[in-house]
Amino acid sequence: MNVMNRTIIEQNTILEFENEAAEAKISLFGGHVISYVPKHDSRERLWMSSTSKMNGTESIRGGIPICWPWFATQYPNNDSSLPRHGFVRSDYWELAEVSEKPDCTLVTLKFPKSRGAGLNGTFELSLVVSIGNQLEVSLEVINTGESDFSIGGALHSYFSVDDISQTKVEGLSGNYIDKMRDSARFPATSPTTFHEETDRIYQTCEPETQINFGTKTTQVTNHGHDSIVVWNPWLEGAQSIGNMPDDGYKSFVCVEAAITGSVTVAAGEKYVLRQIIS
Ligand code: TA6
Repeated sequence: MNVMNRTIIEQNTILEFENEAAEAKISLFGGHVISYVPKHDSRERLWMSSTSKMNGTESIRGGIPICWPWFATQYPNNDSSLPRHGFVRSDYWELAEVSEKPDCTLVTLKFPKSRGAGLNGTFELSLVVSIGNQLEVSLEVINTGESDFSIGGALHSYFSVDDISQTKVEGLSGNYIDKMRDSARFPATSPTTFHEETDRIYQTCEPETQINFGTKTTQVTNHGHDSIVVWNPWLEGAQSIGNMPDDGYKSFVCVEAAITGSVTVAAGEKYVLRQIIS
């Protein structure tokens, strides 16, 4: 049986779900999953910054930010007046539907606007979250206009780990662009380990990635991506980020299902970027 509660934080609403398999929380600001705990091991999979404001005044630090329709500073037409990581993580979404399935609760959020500065066209954007033994997050866009448009973006997930210096990300292949080394390109070597600020774009469409720490594994499966971004800011980075405690970097790694190139969505067509977490 599903239970849904709402917590109101100033202008924002946090939806809380519980069923036989799991508990999860979703913020309407940002269309942002902020917690997922499967009941079979009661382990929180997502990391949330203890200093992140949840009241709709700034994008949320932690959980699964929705970066769309571009990634980071890949602004359309190099227009740097546009917001970093797109315009949907810092706006309100609406709850469209909650339905019970035999093994999960299906929650659909809709972005209420059909246009946004930087995207030349009209769209319908939904986030479909399936809460069960695994968490499935699907960002679905339909091009409702009459011409093609291009999109980038990411499911910028922050995963909770016990100690970043003892964490390994396995399964990354292809070449990676190292943003810490003038965006030079290197062949991936597995596993990826962490000893300093890390900001890499792995150019791979392979779906499976594992985050291993101690005896624990978080399985991350990606679809619709052209790359997997791996990020940890380390101490100096954390100190420079307003809504992250200085030692926050020790307990998370971002492994992101990303479109860092661009995907064309033809008129009338749908495109889905998906991440499955268990
Ligand atoms: O996805 C990695 C990244 O683009 C990093 O360069 C890092 O700055 C991070 O995202 C966080 O970005 P934000 O705008 O949320 O501070």
